[in-house]
Amino acid sequence: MSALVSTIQAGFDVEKVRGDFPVLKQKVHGKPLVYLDNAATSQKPLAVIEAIRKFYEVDCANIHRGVHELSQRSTAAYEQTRVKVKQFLNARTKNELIFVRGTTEGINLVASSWGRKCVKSGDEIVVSGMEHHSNIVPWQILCEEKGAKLRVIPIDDRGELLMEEYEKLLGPRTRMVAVAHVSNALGTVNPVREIVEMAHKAGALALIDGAQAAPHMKVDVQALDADFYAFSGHKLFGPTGVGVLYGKSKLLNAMPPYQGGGDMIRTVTFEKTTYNDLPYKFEAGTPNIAGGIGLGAAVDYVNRIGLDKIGAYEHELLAYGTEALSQIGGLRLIGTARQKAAVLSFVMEGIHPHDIGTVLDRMGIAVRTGHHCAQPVMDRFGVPATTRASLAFYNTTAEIDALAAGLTKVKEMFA
Ligand code: C6P
Repeated sequence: MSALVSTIQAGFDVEKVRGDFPVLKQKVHGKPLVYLDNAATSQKPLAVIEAIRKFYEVDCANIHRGVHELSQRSTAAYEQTRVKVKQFLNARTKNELIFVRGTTEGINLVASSWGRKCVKSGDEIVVSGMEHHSNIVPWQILCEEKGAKLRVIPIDDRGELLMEEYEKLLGPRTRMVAVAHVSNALGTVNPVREIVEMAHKAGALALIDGAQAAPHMKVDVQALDADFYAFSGHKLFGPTGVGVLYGKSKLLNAMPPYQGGGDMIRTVTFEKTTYNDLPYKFEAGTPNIAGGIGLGAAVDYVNRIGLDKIGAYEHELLAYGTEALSQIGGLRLIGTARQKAAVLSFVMEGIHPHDIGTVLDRMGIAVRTGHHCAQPVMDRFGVPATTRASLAFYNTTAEIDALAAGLTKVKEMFA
């Protein structure tokens, strides 16, 4: 198979950017690493690694607790990230941003705190057929506890939501609509503005799982009018173990605490405890301080390149990759939505995805194989698993050529 001719121009210097990511410089099994597993976790630029290192080398102290210099510095650096995330998401105030472990914990926080207070027997929660398990299971647990019902928006053969079916699901019992901004298994970019508006018209709230959107496109929570929006730091070129839950302050203020412990209280006696103001009411215990500081550096890094430029370049890469993969006979793309982010999920006739992933790995190419924590999506498309190449702004057309050549070889091996 001959490589396509690339005419892709990035609005930034891709080679220079690649130089910021030490991990990309290595060889794997004697071949240059081609890292195409960015939806699972993305790589970290030096700026993030150095921010974490500086915290541990120079500033290390607990936050919000000490009057001493190190604690003051650490607190300032950690809280500075909240200000950066406020701008990043265009939240109204920094108090609407709760630091959590990641998207999973953000959704669990809402299902647990808001859900326990506001959901009653017979109520309904709407999710979509393309959700990650993180945006299914917490709602299922809640529904089981409360005697509520989980309803599912179906998807079509391209991997797009059937919006007319969604409309039919909405009714007076709907309390929450929880949908992914971008599907990790299909790459579909959902019409979340419209989804939120329709939820609100039905008198329901809307939570958007932004895990796969925040690293690839500009998110404006005010323009979306989402009630809650969650993302993970580690997919945004930041550290693992830290993420953000955005919530409208009116809602957060009315919600009971998620966990009890240090920092989330104002006063404690054995008779009664009063809680801290937002956002601290939801941040019990010593948080991932280094992670929070690293996340701030990641937000700065992404802002320096610009999400508009990142999105435009990745769009071109996706088109290039789609074309390259569609030239391979017997390869079927799973997820061909008209609005798609940089995910290429596919199956190959007669070859198990794990075999594809293992052979590609020997060529230095990292992809993910499996159900991608989205088993209902696999069921919908009648496949047990897919192979998924997920792109980031540091990927190149040469890497996509390497993937296509690798897959051609896989096909020959299993012929
Ligand atoms: N998807 C993937 O390979 P956490 O693990 O909390 O950072 O993110 C969970 C999550 C929630 N929603 C979506 C849409 C996601 O894609 C993910 C994480 C990874 O696709 C790991 S399973």
